[in-house]
Amino acid sequence: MPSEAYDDCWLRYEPVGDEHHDSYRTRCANVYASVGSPELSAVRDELRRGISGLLGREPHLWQHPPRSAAGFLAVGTPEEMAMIADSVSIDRVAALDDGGFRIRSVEWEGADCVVVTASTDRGLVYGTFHLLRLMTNGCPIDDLDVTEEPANHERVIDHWDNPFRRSVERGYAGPSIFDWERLPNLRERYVDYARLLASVGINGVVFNNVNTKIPDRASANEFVSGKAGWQLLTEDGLERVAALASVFRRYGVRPYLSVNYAAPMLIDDYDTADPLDPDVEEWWERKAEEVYDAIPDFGGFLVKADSEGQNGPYDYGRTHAEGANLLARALAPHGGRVWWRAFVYADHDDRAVQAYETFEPLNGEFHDNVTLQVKNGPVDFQPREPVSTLFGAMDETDLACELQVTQEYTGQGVHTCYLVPQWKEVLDFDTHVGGEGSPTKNVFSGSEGAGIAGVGVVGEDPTWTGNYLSQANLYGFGRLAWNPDLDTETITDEWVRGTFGGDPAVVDTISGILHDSWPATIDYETGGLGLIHMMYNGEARLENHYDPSPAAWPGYHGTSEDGIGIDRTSGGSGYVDQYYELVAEIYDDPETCPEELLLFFHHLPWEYELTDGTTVVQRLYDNCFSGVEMVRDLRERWRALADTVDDRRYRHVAERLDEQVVQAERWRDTLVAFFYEHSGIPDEHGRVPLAEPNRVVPPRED
Ligand code: GCW
Repeated sequence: MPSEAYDDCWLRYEPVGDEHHDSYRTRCANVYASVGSPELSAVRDELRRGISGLLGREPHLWQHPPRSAAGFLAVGTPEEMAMIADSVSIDRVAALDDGGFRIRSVEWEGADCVVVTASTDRGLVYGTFHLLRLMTNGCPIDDLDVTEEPANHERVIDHWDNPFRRSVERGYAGPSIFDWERLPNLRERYVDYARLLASVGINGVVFNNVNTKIPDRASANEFVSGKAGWQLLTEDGLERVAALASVFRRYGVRPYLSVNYAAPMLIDDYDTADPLDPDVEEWWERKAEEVYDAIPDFGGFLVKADSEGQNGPYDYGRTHAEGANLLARALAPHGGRVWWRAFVYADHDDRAVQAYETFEPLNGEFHDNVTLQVKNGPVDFQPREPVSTLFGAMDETDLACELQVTQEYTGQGVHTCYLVPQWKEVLDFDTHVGGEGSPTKNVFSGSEGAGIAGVGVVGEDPTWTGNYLSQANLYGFGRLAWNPDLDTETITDEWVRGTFGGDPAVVDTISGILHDSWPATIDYETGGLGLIHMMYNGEARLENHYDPSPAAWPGYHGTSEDGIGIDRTSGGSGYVDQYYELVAEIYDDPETCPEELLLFFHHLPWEYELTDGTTVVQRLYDNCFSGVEMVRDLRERWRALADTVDDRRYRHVAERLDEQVVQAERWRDTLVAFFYEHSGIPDEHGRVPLAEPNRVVPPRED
């Protein structure tokens, strides 16, 4: 029984309360569902599982309308099921985007029914999960009239899993769930993972790490010699990928692979991978054919090129557009797409300016089936960054926004840090591209090749994500990718109810904990004024991005005797000028720059006065202290659930919150001592120890 080995997450399907039991039973205890495609078998399985859990009894499954029943649930397309064609407007259904669905409560020949319909089988999967979510959340279903379409065409999870090795780069939930040694043998866990993804609308999965080759640095997540990521492109590798794809296909999730740019050399001993070399071109064409022969619904390639030791077109003096277009040409006849990452930086004084300088001049040069995948901020998934300038600069290029679901810089598998509010901030940010009211989310929604990618978070751990509460980030990522207009409260409420049940005290408490967790993390990890990279980032072996160590990389936060922050104004690194004028003006002036990003854009004296008269250094102290207070408070709030949440999950989260308090204190103490040492200005409230060495704090050994 899988649920004993690992958690069901938000798909627990606990029995519903009395309030809706009768109406749910009337309309859903009998199910008339279409058969045929792999997706439809997944629909039937899910209904069996979901309705059994919610109603305490297996539903009857029919292949024709059950005329004896007082009501039933019908799932299928209007073409296949006359009863559905009778109950909904066929044209409206036909007009739905791929993945879109309609759910209606109808009366049909005297029976009280619910109809779930769509124009594609994938839409039926989403519609089914949506109906089950409504019931899980205790919503009435007697009067449903729901039409949903995904706002973003592509909604992909990128695994940074190292095949064969089974380690996960920046993964904090144990080994990779993908057991490539044993594939093509399948595991039940793949099915359950596909269910989790489909239940929140994710439609693509990249199975392997963007680092496909051993980088020079032997990091904690090193690669081993022998089989590596690029070997999935061999005949043997593709057989394994095809097996995995067969599971995900049932849930409407398309498979993708990260590829190494030098694959012709690594796999077939070519002496070049130059994108303008005809032999290389032919190699990729052949490879694409092999891939599509094995996996007809293959989504495409994800590429990290010329970044952190990975091969790329720069090796041959070619541009990123030339590089990406080579692969795009090979994939185009098969309907595949290249996802080309914009995470490229070298030795520039200010790393923030680089992605724009590299890619903006190439706007319009990428083929139609290339998507440029841009991290949300200009540096690297920090607790808070401004939104990347590329979102306002690439109007002739399909863009995807890359968010990090795994908590590399936000407490990893230990800290509770709910990232949906961070992502909302990114998605709602006004780029001013088309004048005022042009939020980032509009840049990559709507267009066929655009979308949202999230760096994966799951591993072999029974919790999937390393911390029960971080499951909320995976859930929230999918829901936002489907509909970036959903508010945080709605997403949180859905997740808590599905995961912990509907007891109002539990829902309120856990929602509140999640809500306050990101601001707390920002405060104790950065001081809350837009500083970044205060964590340990030293020699590769210890590059853990977890422990506090502001002294390790002063270049990232610009600390000096006279002040703190990086000057990215027009007079400084000029990063600010990459934004649209109106945005640039706001950030350029410390008086108008939002306080939470102030030191990202400005190097200011320690005693620079903020709007309320507090000095910069004092605000940094205050925020570090209040961040810790907040974490203590989160822990108290969780403790109040000791008798209501089951023991296993209660203790697991309680232990992590205990550890988070210890770590937050450590962060606070390290940061305030550092600020004090450089500013020489004591905390007004006397909380900061007066003499602390300026030290690099080594990571803990355990
Ligand atoms: O955030 C950094 C990580 C690397 C990662 C890289 C990237 C996959 O520290 O581990 O490599 O970004 O996004 O490529």
